Amino acid sequence: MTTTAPPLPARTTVGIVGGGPAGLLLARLLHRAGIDCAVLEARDRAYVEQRQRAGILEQGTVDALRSSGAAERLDREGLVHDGIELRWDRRAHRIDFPSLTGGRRVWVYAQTEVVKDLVALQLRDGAPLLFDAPVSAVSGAGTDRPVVHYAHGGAEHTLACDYVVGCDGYHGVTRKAVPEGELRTFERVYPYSWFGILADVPPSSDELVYAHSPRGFALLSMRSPRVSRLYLQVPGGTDPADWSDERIWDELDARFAVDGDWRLARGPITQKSVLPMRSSVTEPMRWGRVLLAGDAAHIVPPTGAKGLNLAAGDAVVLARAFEELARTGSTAGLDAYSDTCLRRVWRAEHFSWFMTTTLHTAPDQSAFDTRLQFSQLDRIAASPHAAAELALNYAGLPVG
Ligand code: RFL
Ligand code: PHB
Repeated sequence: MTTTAPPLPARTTVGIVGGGPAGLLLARLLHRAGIDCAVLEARDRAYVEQRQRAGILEQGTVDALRSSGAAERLDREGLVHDGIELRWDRRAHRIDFPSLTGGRRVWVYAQTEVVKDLVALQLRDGAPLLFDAPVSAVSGAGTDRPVVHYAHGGAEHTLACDYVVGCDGYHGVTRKAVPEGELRTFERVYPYSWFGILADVPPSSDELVYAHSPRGFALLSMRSPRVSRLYLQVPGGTDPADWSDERIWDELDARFAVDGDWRLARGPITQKSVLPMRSSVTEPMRWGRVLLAGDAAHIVPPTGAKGLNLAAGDAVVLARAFEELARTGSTAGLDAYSDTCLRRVWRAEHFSWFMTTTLHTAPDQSAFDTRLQFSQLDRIAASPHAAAELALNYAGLPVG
């Protein structure tokens, strides 16, 4: 008879559920601080590395990746951006980040690449990271030894932890470890979705373009000097199969239309997907010895480019708190974790809601509503104070 060794030791200090950006960065920071941890990820490595999502990194996220030794390729291949362009009513206005924020800027570096870099480091010299290991439940949140229950290789296993961190996204299971009634969720669902495409064509603008249009919002972003990432506002329930490539390009053309001779370059579309838009915050982000980080605790609509950056911010605050505990025995950082993160989370929630509602056209939108949006956009174009408020939020407020 053969017995297979369990895939992980039976206990660890910090059990991390979910190997997305929040879980991987937290594991990396804890490993660098000499704190024992293990990451359990439901999906396989290829799936996690290819999931097409966010593209903009704030200074604070770049700093965190650098301090964790995971920024070598980012520093080589990431595109530094000093501004974005807003378009409305056939006009364009550029927001210059460094001059409005005292030198802040952002990086275009896809979430897929951040995840690949962190996974490679983790597998090379990090704590255990187990793919194909779905967690079914976390028990004992209110005890001093919570337990993660997971499957791997056709068998059920347990991992006993000092703390469990749920980095398992919006549909994760860790939140369910907290007794009913102890958490409160605040939520808003938007009456539209984003249709995102990847195209093998150099971006038609050096910087991102956020366009208000009576036909709906459009965004021009990029993945590299040769690959464009573009989004269209569409009704919820839109099936990408109903959109031919020609229809997509025609619609993008119409929405980015601006006075002057700007042209949108077309190329082969290599990926199409539709994503719903929602805002959601679960409070508090800690109960007993279970903590929530990233999308497991909060969701923002992507218009402010904040989702990935919030996830990284949570990981940084949490790693600091665990380090303090290991060094001094104090739980002050862990006790403050939820309040510390929620201040930043709510700021990002407001900014993401503001960008979304200012730039999208709701199904029941009146001409009055559109005039209000134009007034707000005109104000941003005319007032350095209004522009600075946008720039400071976009380029990122300090972590913690
Ligand atoms: P993630 O990236 O969702 O990672 C969670 C991980 O947990 C795993 N998991 C489990 N593992 C074990 N057991 C279980 N029971 C598990 N349940 C789940 C999942 O497989 C996954 O690997 O959350 P994290 O780390 O908090 O990172 C947050 C960011 O991913 C997210 O905020 C952004 O990507 C949001 N977002 C976007 N943000 C932008 O700024 N721009 C975008 O264009 C953009 N596009 C997107 C997005 C989020 C999307 N989702 C979540 C629907 C597009 C999509 C489709
Ligand atoms: C992206 O490149 O995917 C992206 C960029 C900015 C956003 C949202 C998505 O606001």
